[in-house]
Amino acid sequence: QHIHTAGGDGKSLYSGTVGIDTTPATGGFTLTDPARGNGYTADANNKTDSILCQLFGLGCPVPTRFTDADNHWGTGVNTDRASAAVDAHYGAAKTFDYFKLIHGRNGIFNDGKGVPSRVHYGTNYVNAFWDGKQMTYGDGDGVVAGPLVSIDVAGHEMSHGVTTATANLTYSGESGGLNEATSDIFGTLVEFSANNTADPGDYYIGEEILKDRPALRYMDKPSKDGQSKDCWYSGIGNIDVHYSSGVANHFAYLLAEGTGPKTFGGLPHDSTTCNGTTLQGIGKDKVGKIWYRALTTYMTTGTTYAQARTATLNAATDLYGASSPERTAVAAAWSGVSVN
Ligand code: ASN
Ligand code: ZN
Ligand code: CA
Repeated sequence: QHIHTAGGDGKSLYSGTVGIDTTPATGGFTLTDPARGNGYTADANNKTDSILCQLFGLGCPVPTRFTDADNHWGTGVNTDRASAAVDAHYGAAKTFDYFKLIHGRNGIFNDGKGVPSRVHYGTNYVNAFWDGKQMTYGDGDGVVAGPLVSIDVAGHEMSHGVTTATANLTYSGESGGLNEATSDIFGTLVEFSANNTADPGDYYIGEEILKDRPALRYMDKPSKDGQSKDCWYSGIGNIDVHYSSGVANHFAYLLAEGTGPKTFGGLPHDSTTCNGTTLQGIGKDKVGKIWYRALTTYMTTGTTYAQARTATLNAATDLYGASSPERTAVAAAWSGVSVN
């Protein structure tokens, strides 16, 4: 009989009770994942990074490690500090697994190493971010948003690390929109890949977190957020990257699912093209393969929307052939978002 000392479980905030990998430590166990390059999750203790810390790494607060006596973590409510940590630890693990199992990428930097995550950053902090080395999650303000530790946000933020390590899309202009969309696309694919009944995949971003609206962003029709764009236009590079991303999010949704009404995770979706065409999807798995190959093989720092079209067409040719229905579908989906 094997004794799985590292196999714990936890009551998360958004994903129900989940299995998590931990490490034996003084006092029981700690949130270090030996199955994924020893990535760990720690408590930021509501501190924030000073400007000196942000710019030069000087005087940064040191997060404290979590310990648990019996390896059953959290209570599923945020009054207990370990519950948000369960979500973050689970999100980091599922993101690691997605890139490894689907794309053969061994960690964000493809070096086999896990990354640190810290939860409870600041006070009423309504954001989460990747700073190049680690993940950070705020608790939200409790009015607009709860803790920003959902799996799609975890996947979004850590995918910024993958983008930086590969195409390194500049975070402004059209390349910035493509950078943001890359994170929404992979964040969503991570959410689907986890196959979690409490938080199923849905092409919405942050639906578990937002309290005053259904979600932060919507890939089926990005303009549902009131600011993102569904269709490319000359000058889209001048808007916030979280809104210019809408064009590529819309492309990815149309390529995966096509036009027409659908339901994912109990949430309504209805996508239409900018040119009036009706499209059939090729499925989200192929979209992930095409986007990852385009990102890692053809996109560079200054890639524009027109160049992203070419990059994904090249990727589809590599993966499925020059005369494949997949390549034809990529062309039609870009035309459907006015990238011709
Ligand atoms: N949550 C934001 C994002 O990932 C923060 C940032 O890094 N821009 O887009
Ligand atoms: Zn982002
Ligand atoms: Ca989602």
